[in-house]
Amino acid sequence: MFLEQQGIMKANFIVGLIILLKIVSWPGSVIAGAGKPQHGDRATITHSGRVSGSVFLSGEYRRSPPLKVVKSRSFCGLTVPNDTLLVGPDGGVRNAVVTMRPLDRTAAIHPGRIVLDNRQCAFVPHVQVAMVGSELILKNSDPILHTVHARIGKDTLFNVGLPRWRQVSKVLARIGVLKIDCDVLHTWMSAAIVVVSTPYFYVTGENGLFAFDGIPAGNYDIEIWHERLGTKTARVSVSDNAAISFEIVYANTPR
Ligand SMILES: [Cu+2]
Repeated sequence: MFLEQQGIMKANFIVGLIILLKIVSWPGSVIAGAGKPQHGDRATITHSGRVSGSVFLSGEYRRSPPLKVVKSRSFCGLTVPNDTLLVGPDGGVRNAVVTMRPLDRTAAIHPGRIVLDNRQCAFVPHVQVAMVGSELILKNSDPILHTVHARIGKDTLFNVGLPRWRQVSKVLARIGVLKIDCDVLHTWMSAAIVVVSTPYFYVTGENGLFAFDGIPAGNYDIEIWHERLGTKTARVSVSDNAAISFEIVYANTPR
């Protein structure tokens, strides 16, 4: 087994990475996460391993103040919650995206369907993941106009006006992090959709935990992405009937 690690520093935070690897007996204890596990090509697996862990923020955390509403106040109110960095009482980071990409083989992917709603003047869910080729349904549950402006980097993928009655379908054809904004002066609205080419991905819940079961033996690149804390990578070797557990720690050092 070997491990490599690499951290990328993002603005506002000095980000550090600590990975603790440990082998535990199989089967490992079940971690009750609030996130969304996704697994692929299980039918072909006869032996496999488990990869689990947690994403933490060390140091002081104060929730970002609510975002000011500058338009549509009669419906939206004066502020909306800021969901760009959510950390639980034990330091678990919510809405971190964990993906595993096999290095020794090509894993079959199964495009699905995800929904991005506009609800109470916020995009719901705030962060989600989809396999490339998946369908994205855009909805608006509010009685006011919203738009969904999706970009990867500086490239606009689409910009759709959504009156309440309108529902639009898009295909997520490009891999990357889609940053979503609402262009009708709803400056506080944002979301992210991470489009991946692997069937192994997870969005951490409020406790910061993630777990992948049924991972075929082999070498994998693991990537952890958070919209404000940045990206970290690790490389792990998964063995049959073994479990790997590790922690990813973002060091939050306010400037
Ligand atoms: Cu809007």
